[in-house]
Amino acid sequence: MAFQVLEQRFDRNAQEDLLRDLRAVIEAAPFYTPTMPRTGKPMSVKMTNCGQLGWLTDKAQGYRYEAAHPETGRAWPPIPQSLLDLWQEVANCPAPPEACLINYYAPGTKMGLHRDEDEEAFNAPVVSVSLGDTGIFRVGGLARKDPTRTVDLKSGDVVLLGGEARLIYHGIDRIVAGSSDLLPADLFPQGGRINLTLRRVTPV
Ligand code: MD3
Ligand code: FE
Repeated sequence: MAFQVLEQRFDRNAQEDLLRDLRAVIEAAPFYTPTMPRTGKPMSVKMTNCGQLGWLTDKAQGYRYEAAHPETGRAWPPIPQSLLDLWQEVANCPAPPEACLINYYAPGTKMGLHRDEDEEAFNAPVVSVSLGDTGIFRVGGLARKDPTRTVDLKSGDVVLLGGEARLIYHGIDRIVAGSSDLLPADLFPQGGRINLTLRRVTPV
């Protein structure tokens, strides 16, 4: 497996169902502003998680996985069944995902080029779901200096990253404001984009 985009894996109806599940998750585990290790600089992406483990970062302890929300102290809510089903259908992995990171990008937000290397489970893929406004995704190679290209990630698209691709550099250049009307205005008055990433943290 490598880097694979399953375009429109979720149709509009399925995206709305997924947002209903997410609404319950966000009520139990509100978005918070993560901060960079050492500098404490706030990230522009807002984050929350569901699953046994959630990805966190703050000034004091840096990047890591934890079982509880950093502000409420409560355990992360469970991963919705719809996402567990997706993993089972596409991940080709015998064990279920342990973590689901939920990123929210308001228009104007970006995520710099990076690698995901805080998991010990590099033998399991990452499965990502995009909802709302289109994200301009940048994907490179195993070295930071490798050439990069961009891919539009639209609402309902699923990205599979496994094998070699699990450790490639990637980021989000920008969000195309107003490209989708999926996100509900009561929760997301500015629109924007949500990305869900399902992962194993411990080796399979
Ligand atoms: C390529 N998120 O949370 S998802 C992240 O759209 C992250 O929110 C982006 O990068 C987002 O770490 C990209 C697609 C994705 C996820 C994991 C990857 C691409 C990846 C892991 C390895 C290589
Ligand atoms: Fe990443």
